[in-house]
Amino acid sequence: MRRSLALITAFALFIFAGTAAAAPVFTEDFEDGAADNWAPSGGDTRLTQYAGNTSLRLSGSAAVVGATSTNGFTDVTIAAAMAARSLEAGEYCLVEASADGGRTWLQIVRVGDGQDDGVTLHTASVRDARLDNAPRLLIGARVSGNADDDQCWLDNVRVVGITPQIVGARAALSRDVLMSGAMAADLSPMAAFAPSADASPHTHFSRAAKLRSQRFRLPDVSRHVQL
Ligand SMILES: [Ca+2]
Ligand SMILES: [Ca+2]
Ligand SMILES: [Ca+2]
Repeated sequence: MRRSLALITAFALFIFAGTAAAAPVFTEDFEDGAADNWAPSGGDTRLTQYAGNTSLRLSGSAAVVGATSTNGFTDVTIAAAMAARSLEAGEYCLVEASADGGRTWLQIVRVGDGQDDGVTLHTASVRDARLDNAPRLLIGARVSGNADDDQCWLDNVRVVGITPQIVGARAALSRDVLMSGAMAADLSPMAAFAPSADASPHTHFSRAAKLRSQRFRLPDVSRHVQL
């Protein structure tokens, strides 16, 4: 039994080692006073402070784009916050993400008329498989308004993902390979799954077989054999 327990424990440890941990991929709160991760276009963008918090303000038809990579990360989630001012019906502030170079965008946060008190940061987050394993994930923020006093404040952008904790030969059969259903280009090394050199048949089997061969009668021995 002790040996079985040891095997179960070892297997549980392997499973645990093969699971994953959430890790930050990208964060931006502008508290360092720099917005150099963000490329501006189309209007005025600048850092502003309110109640001790720094945010990136976009005015008129301004937009910014930042980029990061989620290579090696799955279950990727993007969160961001936006405040807005001077929006009328149909106008909005938007945070979105693209994993295909900007051809398609996934909405992360949208703030519209009625939410535009100029100070409240509205936070939302999106988890989507399209965000996983993206060599270049674009994060965009923009104003869709009608005048220069239409303003949006971007803050608290956070990208998190799960990274597999698989080491050694087992890395060849990563979670992505297993889950994608795609055929691996080459045969995966299976040596890591082979029994160890000192592996031996189960102790109880050996003992029972030995006893049988010596013609001892063991009543109900099968009941005691633990697989
Ligand atoms: Ca901030
Ligand atoms: Ca407006
Ligand atoms: Ca309004």
